[in-house]
Amino acid sequence: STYNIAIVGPMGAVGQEVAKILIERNFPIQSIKLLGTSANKGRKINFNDKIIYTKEAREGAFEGVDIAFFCVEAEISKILAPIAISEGAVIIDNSSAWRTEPDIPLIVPEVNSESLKNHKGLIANPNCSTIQMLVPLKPIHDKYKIKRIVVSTYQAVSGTGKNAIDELNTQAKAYVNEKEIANFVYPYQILFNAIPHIDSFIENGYTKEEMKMVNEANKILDKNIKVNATTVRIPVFRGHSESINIETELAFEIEDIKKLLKSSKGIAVIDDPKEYLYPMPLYATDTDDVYVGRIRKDFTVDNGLNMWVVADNLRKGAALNAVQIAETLIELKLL
Ligand code: 2RA
Repeated sequence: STYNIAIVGPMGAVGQEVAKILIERNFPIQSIKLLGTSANKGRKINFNDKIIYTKEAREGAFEGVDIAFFCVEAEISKILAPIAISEGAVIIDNSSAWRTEPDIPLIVPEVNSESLKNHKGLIANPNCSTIQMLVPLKPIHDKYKIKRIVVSTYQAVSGTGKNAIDELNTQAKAYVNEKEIANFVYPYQILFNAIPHIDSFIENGYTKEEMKMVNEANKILDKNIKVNATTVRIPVFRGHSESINIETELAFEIEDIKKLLKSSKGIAVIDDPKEYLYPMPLYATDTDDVYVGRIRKDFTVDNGLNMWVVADNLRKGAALNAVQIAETLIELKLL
């Protein structure tokens, strides 16, 4: 069968990627609606060589929609999601609005698709940095039982949105043309810099982005794992990188870890330092896999492991994961 689809927020970085991936993966589409703000109403968008005009996302817009991909910020999702559900749509939401709600499934298909079973019409897509961390940790946790995760991230500006992509471009051009470098999106110049501040700080000294990784990992993988995160913005356009250190209950051999990861869905192991082979964001851009390399023991503890994990934050980190959730809903007949 085919499905009536809506993309809410089709003009943003994630919304555009959802449209691209739906077409690439030949998603069974009956009809497509592109829903935006009243200001964006009537915009022409080319979807699969068809011109579609954006409509306003409001009461009545979701009538007849089977699956709605929400690619808007949390405040808008909080208003629109209940409307869309009341009009019969199943929502896959990319924002942080619903992720920690106990009865809202927070899904990485390779990790916890069984949690889709009791959805009530709204499924939350995890934060990009959480998704790429959990895909390789899931098979390791199942076999060796992870007890602690310490992660540091190196996040691309596209995670902030199109305005940040434009800002990095503008700063690079200003540098080349020896013009003054201005910053509007971030508190400091991002070009040639590293800003240890993603989203906002909370009272415990961490940022919301860091607490998302902690809370979402505990909800999706295992609430007993101790998780500690430091998230940093770097001047890369696309692709988040993460240095992940874990401790497991059970002993492991590196070769077995590599074999396990190589045989796990959605993972590509690139790990041969002698040949200069390791994951990098420049080469992960526009691809679907989560890349794992620099796999090595942490000799300072009994069962310690270090990995370097890279993925395209707009694809597996957001749009691809959302489309894979929709594919899983169809496969499990949960629509
Ligand atoms: C970021 N993970 O990179 C956050 C939201 N996409 O800014």
